[in-house]
Amino acid sequence: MQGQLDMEGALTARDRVGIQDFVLLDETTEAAFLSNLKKRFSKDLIYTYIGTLLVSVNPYKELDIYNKKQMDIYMGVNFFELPPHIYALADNAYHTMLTEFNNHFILISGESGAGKTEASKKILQYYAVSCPSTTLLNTVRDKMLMSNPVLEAFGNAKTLKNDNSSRFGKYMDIQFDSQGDAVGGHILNYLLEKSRVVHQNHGERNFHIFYQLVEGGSDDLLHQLGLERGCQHYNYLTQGQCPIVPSINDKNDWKTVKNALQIISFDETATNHLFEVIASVLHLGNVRFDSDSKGHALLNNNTELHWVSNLLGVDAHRLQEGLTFRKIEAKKDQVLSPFTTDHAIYARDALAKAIYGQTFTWLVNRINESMENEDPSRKTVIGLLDIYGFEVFYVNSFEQFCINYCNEKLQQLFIELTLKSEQEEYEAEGIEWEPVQFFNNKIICDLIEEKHTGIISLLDEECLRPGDATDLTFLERLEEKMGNHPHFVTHKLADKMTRKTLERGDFRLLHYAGEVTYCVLMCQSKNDIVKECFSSMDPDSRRRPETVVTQFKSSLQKLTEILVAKEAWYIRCLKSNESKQSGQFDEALIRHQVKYLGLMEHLRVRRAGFAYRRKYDVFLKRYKPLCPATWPHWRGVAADGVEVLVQHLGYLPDEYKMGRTKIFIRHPRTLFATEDAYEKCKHELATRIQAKYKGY
Ligand code: AOV
Ligand code: MG
Repeated sequence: MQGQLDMEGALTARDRVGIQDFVLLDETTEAAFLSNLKKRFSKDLIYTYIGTLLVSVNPYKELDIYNKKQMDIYMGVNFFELPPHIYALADNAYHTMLTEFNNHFILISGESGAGKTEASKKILQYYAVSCPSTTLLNTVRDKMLMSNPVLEAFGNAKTLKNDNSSRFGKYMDIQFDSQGDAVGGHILNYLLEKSRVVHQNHGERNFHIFYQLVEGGSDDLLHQLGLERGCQHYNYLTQGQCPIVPSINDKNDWKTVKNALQIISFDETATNHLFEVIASVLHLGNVRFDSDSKGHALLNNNTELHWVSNLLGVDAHRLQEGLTFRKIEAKKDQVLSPFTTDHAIYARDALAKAIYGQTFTWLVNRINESMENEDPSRKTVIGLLDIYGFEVFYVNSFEQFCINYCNEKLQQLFIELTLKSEQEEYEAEGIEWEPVQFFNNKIICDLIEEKHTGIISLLDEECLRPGDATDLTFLERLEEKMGNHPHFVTHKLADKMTRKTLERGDFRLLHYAGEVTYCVLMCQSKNDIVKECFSSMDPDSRRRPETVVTQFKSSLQKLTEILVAKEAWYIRCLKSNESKQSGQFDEALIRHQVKYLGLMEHLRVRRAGFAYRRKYDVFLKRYKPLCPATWPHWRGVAADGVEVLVQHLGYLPDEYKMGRTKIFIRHPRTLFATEDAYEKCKHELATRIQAKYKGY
């Protein structure tokens, strides 16, 4: 009956606001999917479900749906009783965590500018504002909330795709105690795009914090740091030629960041230290070199260098030496060999990147300390994953390679957890099943990361090979090994396969989300490759050092392990248009995303499949009070008890299937109705017991 009412409600609403859950669409065609999405988008309804997966379309405008009132509406209410909302998903994960006492994670995916970071902020706000609280714990919540503006200032930047693009990957655990209080947080960060510190493409900016400082910092502070007001004075801030961005107010953001730093317990010393480092990077960028008659680099002017040395507390002479000479260890002696100006510039930039990168890591550590859970006894977590989205630029280099590789891995995880294992489970449980075909991007992940034969392994080998390895020899090796791979194209094969020409130094990967041409000059020259790649070279170690990309690969492997141990929730963010305009629904762009994100396949599996499943004994243990035949004990096999129980509850034959070890329930609403009945029954039982003992 309940189900019928829901259906009718959805049917009458259909013409007005489209279907709230794609599972209820009449037909599972792409056209029907898009038309529903478009209808809802035109009414500012940006959220739609596919079962418990949330699809979100970036509205590019503020909607009045994220406030305390809305949070209260969604708190503790069953998923399908209210219009789709990100709060509903957050709440559902939260309540499942509390009832089942297990760990969860929310995977937020979508391409650059699709709305992942905004989504993760909304979820964090929901947990911070609406979960039960005691005054003591409010400080932890404030710190969690305030970690956002700080990390965004240091880790986000304007790119051509997004004015506030995340240039690092972030996984945040929100820790709850058994009462559901948020008691702590922990952040893992992934590969920051450090090259942005020293170089920005046209139309892009450096990290926000630099602009905030030189625009918003007080006269006193700037004076103390030896800085001029305004970004036009700094080489590192002007290469993209767009210091002013209409959607960004650096002065206001500066105030927010300063305030946030205070809340996350940065005292004056720590704050000063932070700004000194930021200022030193700006000064470094203004260090210039001339060349002498032999072509050796000479410092053009000492002022900037002295500021760097003062701010960082390092010896000016050694700093100068480090920037203009290479130290060569020859037996017991050290020989200084002068740099050319190009080398000196490279050394300067490498130093700036290293300083910034270390500072970012330090910042994350400090934030983690401040959010640390003081009572680590019995806690469960909800992890939020917000990583840089898939991106394609005119020129794509090492960073894009890493970012897009990361997105391949997350797509692979999604496929593994939803499309693949889901279908395998039906088979294993003996549930009748018509397999749904899907594109499995494992082939691309393997191409990139397979041991010995993948692109990363070949890059490692080339980096470590003594002698004459260059970018072009690397490319030749790639051609030799990958030449026939369906997702790999070099200039030799380009015309044949895609009829699009490639430069000699490029290679192209056909990613799950589209093709990307990478400039193979990933790390400039041979020497530079070695320097750039071996960030963690330990001079005392004889072990083969790890390259940045290999480190990244292992950190993604670890992340996958962290995630698969938890129960997953998915938010798939779609970018509505390329021009960041509100009200524009670019159908071709959205169709493309719907396709590569595998949403149609997910829908087909969901529609034919079952939203919930429980082991027979678990199901019976919880719900046995609902049926006289199973209460207080069922003496037979658990599966038979479950059958008796659901018959008693009036489950329709189409609503559930009995597998080998589990019961499968098609719609969540069936389970919700059972859960409601359980709550009611529990309450009645408690009242009866109270009444019984009242007389004693
Ligand atoms: P991303 O995280 O997915 O891109 P963001 O979350 O930064 O994308 O969203 C980009 C911009 O879109 C935001 O700055 C907002 O202006 C707008 N936006 C996104 N979601 C909403 C929403 N729910 N309501 C209103 N505006 C929104 V990247 O980090 O580049 O991969 O790497
Ligand atoms: Mg982001």
